Amino acid sequence: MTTNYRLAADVVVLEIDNPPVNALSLRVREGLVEGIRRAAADPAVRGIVIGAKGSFPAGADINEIATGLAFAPPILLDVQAEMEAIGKPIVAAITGTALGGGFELALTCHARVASPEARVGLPEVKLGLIPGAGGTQRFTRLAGPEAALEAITGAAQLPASRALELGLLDAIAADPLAEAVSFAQRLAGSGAPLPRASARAEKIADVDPQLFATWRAKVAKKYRGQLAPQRVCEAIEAACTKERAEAFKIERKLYLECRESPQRKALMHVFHAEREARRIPGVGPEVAPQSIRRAAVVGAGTMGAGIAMCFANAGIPVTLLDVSPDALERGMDGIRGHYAASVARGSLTHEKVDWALSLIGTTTDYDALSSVDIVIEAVFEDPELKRRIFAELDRHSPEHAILATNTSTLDIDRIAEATSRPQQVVGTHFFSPAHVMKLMENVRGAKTSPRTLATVMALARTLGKVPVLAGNCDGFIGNRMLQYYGAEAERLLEEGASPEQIDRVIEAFGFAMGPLAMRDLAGNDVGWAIRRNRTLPEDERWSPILQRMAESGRLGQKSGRGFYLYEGRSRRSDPEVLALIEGVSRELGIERREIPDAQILARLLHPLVNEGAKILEEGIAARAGDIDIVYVNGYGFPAYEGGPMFWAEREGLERVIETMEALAPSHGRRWQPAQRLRQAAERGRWT
Ligand code: T1G
Repeated sequence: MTTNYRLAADVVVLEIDNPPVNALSLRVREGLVEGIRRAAADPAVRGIVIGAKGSFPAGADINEIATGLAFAPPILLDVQAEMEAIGKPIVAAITGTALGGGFELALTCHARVASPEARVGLPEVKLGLIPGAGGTQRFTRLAGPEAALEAITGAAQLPASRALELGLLDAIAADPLAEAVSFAQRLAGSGAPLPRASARAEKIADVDPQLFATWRAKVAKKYRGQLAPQRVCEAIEAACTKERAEAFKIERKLYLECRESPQRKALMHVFHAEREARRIPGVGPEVAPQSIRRAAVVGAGTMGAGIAMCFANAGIPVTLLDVSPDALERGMDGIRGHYAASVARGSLTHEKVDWALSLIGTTTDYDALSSVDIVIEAVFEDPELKRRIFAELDRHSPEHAILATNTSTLDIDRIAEATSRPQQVVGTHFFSPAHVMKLMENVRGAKTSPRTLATVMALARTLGKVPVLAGNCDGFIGNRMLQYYGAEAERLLEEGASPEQIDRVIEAFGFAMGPLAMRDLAGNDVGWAIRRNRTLPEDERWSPILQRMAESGRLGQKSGRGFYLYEGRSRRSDPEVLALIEGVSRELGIERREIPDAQILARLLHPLVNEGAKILEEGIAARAGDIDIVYVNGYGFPAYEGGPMFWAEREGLERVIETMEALAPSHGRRWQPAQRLRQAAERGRWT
């Protein structure tokens, strides 16, 4: 389908019809040019309305950008040129979301009418792009540079009310199409020159040049390492400082630079991989998810409270259960504290918080779970306690209810055995803080039914999470890979690296925090306690460093000293730590040496990739892209590098083999290159 042409009195309605999101693919662009020319040539036609079936276009067709078809004429710029040349009023009727090229199309119209619930924006930076069809120019000329900088570098989707305030919309109407037709007729009848966003100048005059330097610094910090947000600042600065035609050319040049960048390819991989990860191989759309109208969470600790907030924020009534009123009160205090912080930041209103809190109930009684559709257990990692809880849940919750565990390491099947409904037992592994982190690692037990899986994958989206399905093994996907990363950081310390060097290398790569700073955040006592309960294969060893840190009171941020010395959250080097590390090297008879940064990066990231290859081999993850989504959304891997598997494939998979072959003799058999990695290296790609 493309663009339908129909008359509404003396106004032509061009209705874009290109499911699922009315992307501006080649056939749509051809249909628009054809429709505009036809309307221009018809003397009975006084104006045009551009609308869409369902939602207004979500932008250029992302698939066409990757294949290059987005550049087959007529490109979007050609459509816009036709719009600005015909001399008859064109009004956009915006429903749903007008994003990217879709909003740029609307901005080229002479006026814009939106429905009250519509949202508009230029989120191209999320794909490693900048608006490439005049968006930075027209948005800035209508709303001013500060609004443009804020919205476009932040990939904001503005509600219609805000867009109207900023001057990006001309009206909001319950029936935007009818209002747009009237608007076009009024413009045609007015005899005045047609309003053009590209001709507006009042908001780009006398702009303080310091604004752009300030924003470039702000964006460099907030979107560290990312190209597109920086280029957005340059394009908006051009709108305010260059002659119009020159500024449009600058935007186009910057867009083409971003389109060719490795970051754009990586971010589009993440976009598609996130959508692919929602699909469960072998479970098609005929398996309808159960509806989740009421939920319960067992355990009012940090994770349980955060999970309860996820349900409340999604409008799903949730009951928080714990063993005592005190435990519940502590949980509710934590929840109220998080909401208060959101209100203070301006990200939530008091009304929204009151509404969410009204959806959270508390109880110490399992009988209160008699009408829930799902229960998520989030108590501490004690297998026997979890089994007792699941037996209680099996007795007290409705027989259709799904019983989920938030465990990050325990065996789902052992937990399921405690119930009479193993087909409805599943892992739903949230990441801390649960009300913030996007990743939801759903873990299938041996008997988990397809319907249960379909339900928790759909639930993730309802909660605003990014779902990935994992098989049932120690650590599932993310934590199973992470153990190599943390352990190798300590081996590098033994061999000569410093905490500062290791964290600097990883943070320069794009992680928010390096592995040693992460240890200090999580608590070295916690790390050591977890490690104490794990057994390694007989040909492997832990470094004694973590134990020494924990036992010498260097617990990390909470004790003011760990791998670093802390004042609040700011960290600085501690020469005593280096002495402790050097002592361990001496004890182990290791000759300390300079380790190049590149080697540190390879030795920390390649083991992730190798374990990821084993996870693919064992079917714990269905796709390499699923593993990328886990690491980007749950472990801070920079999205503009695409995730560990995408990154390694681009760097060359044989380099991972080299690293692992070099480490295996000293680290153990598990460090040998995985078979799946060798196969992929032969092809040069995972699939
Ligand atoms: N092109 C092609 N396919 C798209 C698409 C697009 N722009 N957006 C979404 N899809 C597909 C998506 O892959 C999925 O397909 C299906 O639609 C449903 O998407 C010149 C160059 C609009 C908010 O960045 O943010 O314009 O996986 O699951 O949750 O300056 O899609 O099912 O086969 O996400 O309801 C700029 C990207 C493009 C918007 C809807 N536009 N899309 O969310 O559905 S670059 C964007 C979204 C550009 C110009 C530049 C969301 C959505 P499948 P979905 P949703």
